[in-house]
Amino acid sequence: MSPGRAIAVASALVASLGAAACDEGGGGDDLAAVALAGGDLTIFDRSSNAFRMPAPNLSDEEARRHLDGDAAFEAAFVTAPAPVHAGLGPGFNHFSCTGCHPRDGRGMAVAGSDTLLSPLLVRVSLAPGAGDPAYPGGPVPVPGLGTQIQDHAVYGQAPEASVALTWDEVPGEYADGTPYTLRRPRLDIRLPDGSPLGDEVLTSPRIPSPVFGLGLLEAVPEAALEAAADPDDADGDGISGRVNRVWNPRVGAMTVGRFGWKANTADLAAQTAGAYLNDMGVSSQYAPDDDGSWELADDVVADTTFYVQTLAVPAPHDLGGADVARGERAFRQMGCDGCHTPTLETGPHEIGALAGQRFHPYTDLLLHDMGEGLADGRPDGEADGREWRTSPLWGLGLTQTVLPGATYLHDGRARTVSEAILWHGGEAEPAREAFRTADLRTRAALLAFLQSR
Ligand code: HEC
Ligand code: HEC
Ligand SMILES: [Ca+2]
Ligand SMILES: [Ca+2]
Ligand SMILES: [Ca+2]
Repeated sequence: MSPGRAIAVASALVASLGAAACDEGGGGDDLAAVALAGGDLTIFDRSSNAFRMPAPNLSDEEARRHLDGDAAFEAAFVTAPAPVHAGLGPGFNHFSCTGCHPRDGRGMAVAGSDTLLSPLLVRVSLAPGAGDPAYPGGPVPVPGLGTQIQDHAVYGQAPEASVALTWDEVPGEYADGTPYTLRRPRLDIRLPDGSPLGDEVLTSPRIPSPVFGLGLLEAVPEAALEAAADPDDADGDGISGRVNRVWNPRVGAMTVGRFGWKANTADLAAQTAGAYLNDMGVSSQYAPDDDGSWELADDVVADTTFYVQTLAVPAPHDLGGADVARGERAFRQMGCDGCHTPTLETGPHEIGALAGQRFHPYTDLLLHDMGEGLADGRPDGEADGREWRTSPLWGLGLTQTVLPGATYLHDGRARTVSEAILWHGGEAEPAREAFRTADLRTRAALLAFLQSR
């Protein structure tokens, strides 16, 4: 859809709902405002391409730059020397960004040196104190493996390790007696000589996250995140979100973390440069090779960063549906919005299209203790082994439209949205219990609400 057309559709939608696009009244958001899930970056597309659309409010020049970034995101890298896209490896997890983020959505909970099917990756480290951290509070690298296992290698090189993934079943029951089965991942990691990874190595499997709408999340002022945090639960509601603090290579200082499943990366430039280096083996200025040299020109990293900063957000659908309205009430009554904050606002940003937007991601970008069930036991920045960043819920209902077979939560263990909710524990245990003990009709309404986003 062209930008002009998207705006026309937006205005028509807003007009048909008979309300103003911006709810300045301070009260609850009306339907038309919620429909603009990404503010001026909203598009009206519920197809399998819904996550890969440019923001409709870019200038012509910005739209061209977005296209350059799109090409870079899709480029398949090869072993150097090569005329284009050289520098893959020696170790890598995939040869392109899009290989792990298909159609700019999430990847799959699959592993194995023989698969390139948008695989999960495994972060590793030693317990803090057992070695020298790469930066204050950062994960302690494992000798020979670093902080991530590259289980693929270019021709003639051996991968660092092999990763096999199997599932253990975990039975449970809704309060009304309906049984369900959850599954928990079991990793079998082998070094090249066939020996298992030592017990001292902490591991954290993570599926590739969706990448649309992230410019908006980046443009939320740090002060707003700090203000929403309640580390000691001063208001006594049982929820104690905290910000993560991580090393920001471009700034050369610790800043608030907001990307990655543990908010373990500072900004999209750092995430992109880190992905080129760690996921693809392609070094660049802010993520160089060990000897300080690098392979990729800075403008390519900048264009790829710009691309993930300027992807649009799909509007929700069926907003007027009775079940959706009932489900939204249940979402609040169960306390889901204690972490999945419906509305955030951006401050200033160097990309004008991102500045001053009111949008609806359903996340506070904060870390929460999610209990033993979801714990990876591996600290990352200031996040401890039980903490995860609240996942945005925008686009949730399109997850399996964009990638059939895609699953939920940081390691993709949840095959359905219900399973994702049933894994919630720790600070989210009361919310999970509210869901588990609700009657079938209320559960169905909640799921209808989530699928409408
Ligand atoms: C091997 C698979 C893989 C490849 C290749 C890959 N990613 Fe990722 N990506 C991931 C995983 C896994 C995460 C979650 C990381 C974490 O939690 O630590 C992620 C997270 C991200 C995020 C943060 C999303 C969020 O909501 O926090 C962005 C942005 C991103 N990747 C962009 C890129 C770009 C740009 C490239 C290419 C330069 C790329 N990725 C290549 C697997 C991959
Ligand atoms: C205490 C904070 C908190 C509360 C309360 C909470 N969540 Fe979450 N939610 C999270 C965090 C953190 C994650 C990421 C966990 C992970 O990936 O391991 C998450 C993940 C999810 C996911 C999976 C998203 C994805 O992209 O894979 C869904 C769906 C979800 N929550 C729905 C709900 C619903 C519905 C409720 C209310 C019944 C709820 N949550 C209550 C913090 C919370
Ligand atoms: Ca390389
Ligand atoms: Ca490694
Ligand atoms: Ca609190």
